[in-house]
Amino acid sequence: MIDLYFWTTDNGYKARQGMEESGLPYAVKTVNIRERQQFHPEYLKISPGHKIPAIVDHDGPGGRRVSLCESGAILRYVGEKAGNGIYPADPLKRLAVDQWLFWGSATFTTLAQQFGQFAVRSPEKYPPTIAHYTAVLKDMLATLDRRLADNEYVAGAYSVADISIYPDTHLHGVNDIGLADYPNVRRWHDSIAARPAVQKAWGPH
Ligand SMILES: N[C@@H](CCC(=O)N[C@@H](CS)C(=O)NCC(=O)O)C(=O)O
Repeated sequence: MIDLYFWTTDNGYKARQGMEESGLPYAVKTVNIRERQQFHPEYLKISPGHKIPAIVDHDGPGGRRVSLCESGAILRYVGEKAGNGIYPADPLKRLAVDQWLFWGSATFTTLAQQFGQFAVRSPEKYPPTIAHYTAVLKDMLATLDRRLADNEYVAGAYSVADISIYPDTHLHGVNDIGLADYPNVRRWHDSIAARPAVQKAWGPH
């Protein structure tokens, strides 16, 4: 059994989608970051940087209990453990998945979160910052659109890389920017949104 430490944010949904797609048994443990539960001393032992998501696998390698934070590391771990192809065993396929998984967690989400902070949530609006992060987000959606023009999913078959990129595409691409200028992203987004595992991951917990 895997415990998933979760809150309803982009990175939280990445891990929950990964768990749902893996088919592995898991239990959701909510960490309400608005109430600063991520700073609880017991939780800091699992996630030293006070971030969600994190997991504890009570049956990790060698039957040992292991904990893991960082959505990218979590997605690789559960994808590998699932063995159902969402993190492929083939080294060449892995290279493509790793490239887009790191793009998703290090580049896309990190910058999309800045857009969310300054263009959506901040009560104070500073137009140059909003213009900057809007241009950055549009540029990343254009990058994704070019990639998806001749690839069904970012790394070929559906994988943890798509799972890493989907939540901010949904939250900020669909809801804030709109996907009219990015038809390949629209097609990709809608096909992922229709997956039963994704609907379950984004549903009540
Ligand atoms: N690079 C990390 C980022 C995780 C992250 O930013 N988590 C946010 C929610 S989306 C969080 O827990 N914030 C609470 C805090 O920083 O105290 C990952 O991919 O998991």
